[in-house]
Amino acid sequence: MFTGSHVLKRVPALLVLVSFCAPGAFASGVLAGDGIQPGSATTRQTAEVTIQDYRFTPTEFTPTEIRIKAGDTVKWINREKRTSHSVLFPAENGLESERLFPQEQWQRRFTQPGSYSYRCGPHEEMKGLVVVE
Ligand SMILES: [Cu+2]
Repeated sequence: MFTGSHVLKRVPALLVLVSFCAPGAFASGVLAGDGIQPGSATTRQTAEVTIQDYRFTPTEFTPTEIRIKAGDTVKWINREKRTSHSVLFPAENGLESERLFPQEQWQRRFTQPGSYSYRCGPHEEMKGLVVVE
């Protein structure tokens, strides 16, 4: 009997703790997602940028611009026959992908809105821009 009441006393205390923590976790999750509703994780997209003929496509313009939403991922795929490239972000302490050999790919998820210009490490003339909305 004594043991039983002891357990009963502890359970409500646990429930209070959980209900106290849950709203906080919920709120911080919303903040981290830049106002994105919980559950929208399934709507995250992956955009593809093809690397071919010493250019970042999908457009023929330089710098190639791709627009995504915060939380989306950009995937770069090297479609060259024999040339390797990389994806380098000079403004972010030279954050750079591994050297991508033909058919290799690299991806990066962008969580913060902004403009992220990049270029190819070994080929400075290859430029691109990721705009995160
Ligand atoms: Cu290159």
